[in-house]
Amino acid sequence: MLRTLSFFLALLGLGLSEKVTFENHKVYRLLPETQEQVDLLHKMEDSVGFSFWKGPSYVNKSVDLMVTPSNLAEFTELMTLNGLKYEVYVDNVQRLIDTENPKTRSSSKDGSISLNEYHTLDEIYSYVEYLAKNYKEVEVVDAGRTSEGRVIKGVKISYQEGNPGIFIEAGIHAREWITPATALYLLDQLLNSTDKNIRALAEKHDWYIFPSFNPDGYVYTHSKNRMWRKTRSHKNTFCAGADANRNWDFKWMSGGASNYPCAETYAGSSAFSEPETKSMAKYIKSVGNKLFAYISFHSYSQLLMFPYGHTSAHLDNYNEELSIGKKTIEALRQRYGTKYVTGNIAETIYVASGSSSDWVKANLKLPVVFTYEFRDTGKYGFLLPADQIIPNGEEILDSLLAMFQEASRLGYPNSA
Ligand code: 0X9
Ligand code: ZN
Repeated sequence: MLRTLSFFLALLGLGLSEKVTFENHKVYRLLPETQEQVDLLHKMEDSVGFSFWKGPSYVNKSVDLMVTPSNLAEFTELMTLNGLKYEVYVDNVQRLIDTENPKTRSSSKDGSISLNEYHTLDEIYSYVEYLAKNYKEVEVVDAGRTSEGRVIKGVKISYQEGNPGIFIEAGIHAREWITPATALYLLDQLLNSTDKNIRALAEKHDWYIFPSFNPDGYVYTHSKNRMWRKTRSHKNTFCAGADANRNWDFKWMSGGASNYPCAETYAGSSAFSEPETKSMAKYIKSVGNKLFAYISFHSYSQLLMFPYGHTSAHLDNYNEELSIGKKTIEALRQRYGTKYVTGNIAETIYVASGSSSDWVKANLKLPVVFTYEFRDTGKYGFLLPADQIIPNGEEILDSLLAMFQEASRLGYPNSA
């Protein structure tokens, strides 16, 4: 009896340690042309078997939806019945997963890292420690704890203490692997580039760079489910985790967020229910008076957005943010022709409340707050091949140079 039980448990354990496969999962691009169709897509957000890569927003704005093989029939029936147009964008998600990060790894003993591949959290954290050991301008910051007990590690770069501060957040959504990779690219450039404009940008600011705001989720995308977005908290609900970009205590649950624990945009049981957001908010506040800019990295869609997400009203310094945004995407486009769109969050992507950038804007009143959605526009989506890490990094750095040049022209930060 006991043996049967342990055999069963072993089997179960085996099952639990296996990776989720996305064989023959497809991603469709849909175009809702009526409000009824948008409403139907919103209803689908709360059902298992459909996972949105890009959620519904407005009539005539496209939506990307991943469908499991077992839900394919239901999907096509729903679309036909409701007259929704769709086309296949990704034919087999697993194939993209298998090819996004070719294993060319040369493991390094000292912690230095290759910038043209995606890394595990352990590798990222060793690199951060390596930087602190090798550069006197670098300090490692332990800024918070996750629900599984991991440290949220950041890097502070300061060539001269008291420089105006720029905060960069990556990886709040676990599956957006290009964002931590780009944060590492930036760290490397800020410390090692010999380009005079990059040197000036690096040395005139204090940098707070966090490659992973959601380490539990990121580890989970490596070990178990490549498409995981949320945190990994367990709160007696059937589904784990909450969307860490819907959990901040500003206009929490006022649009574009779900109170259904299994939804991708689950806002959590209350504002700051997640230890990640709660501790990062505390840390950001503690350095708040040193900052004038806050930038969050997401993917995908090629957008550059600024607050707010809960309303499309043009609040705070809308005109200045827009002017900075335009200069930024213009510079971004120069190198490889990559086209971005800029505007406030609610008008550019969709209504979304409880995000980090809105909380920062409202509480710290920083003049320069932006959210990037990196490459691409849907061919690979979250599974951007590793050979695009450096090109993406280059154009983002080009764009940041322009961002802070235009900010400075507008008199930000005031003291500089
Ligand atoms: O929905 C999100 O949180 C972001 N898009 S993503 O596809 N990366 O999930 C958009 C965030 C922009 N919204 C706010 N900062 N409010
Ligand atoms: Zn995101």
